[in-house]
Amino acid sequence: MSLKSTLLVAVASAFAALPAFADGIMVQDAYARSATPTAKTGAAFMMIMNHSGSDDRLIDARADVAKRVELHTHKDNGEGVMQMLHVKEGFAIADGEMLSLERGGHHVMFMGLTEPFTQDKMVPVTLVFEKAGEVVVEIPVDLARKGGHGDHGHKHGDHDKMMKKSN
Ligand SMILES: [Cu+2]
Repeated sequence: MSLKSTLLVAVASAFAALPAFADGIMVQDAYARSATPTAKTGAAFMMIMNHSGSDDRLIDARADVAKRVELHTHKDNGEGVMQMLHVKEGFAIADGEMLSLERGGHHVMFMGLTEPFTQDKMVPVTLVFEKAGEVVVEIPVDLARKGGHGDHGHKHGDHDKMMKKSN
């Protein structure tokens, strides 16, 4: 009896800690930022876990806060300069695997912000998966979050700094 209720509480709090959980897709530790509170571009970063039982793929992202939303990655142009690329085919997430969207790597890119990314603003973003379909996440703006990739421009000279982990 008492063991059973303890388990129920444990399960309930575990789910409360998850910002989004739909069709076996879990999104954790999501945050969004722009270079300055008035910047016209921004990006979102998060961990996406696939517990759906089948391989899936993040194929698109949508949000009302920007004119265009794209899945981006960074690629070294061969001269030590990182450039952002629009990845139209998206990012595969095998069953049981985690996809990390992080500074200097894959990210959700917002171009032409229609509202500024002010600190603690909640940004609703729809992630579109090939199989799981649409997963809506509320992503908090965190301008103070540390990461090596501060300006999020389309070219970067400061390669070493950018490749540091974002936590
Ligand atoms: Cu980008």
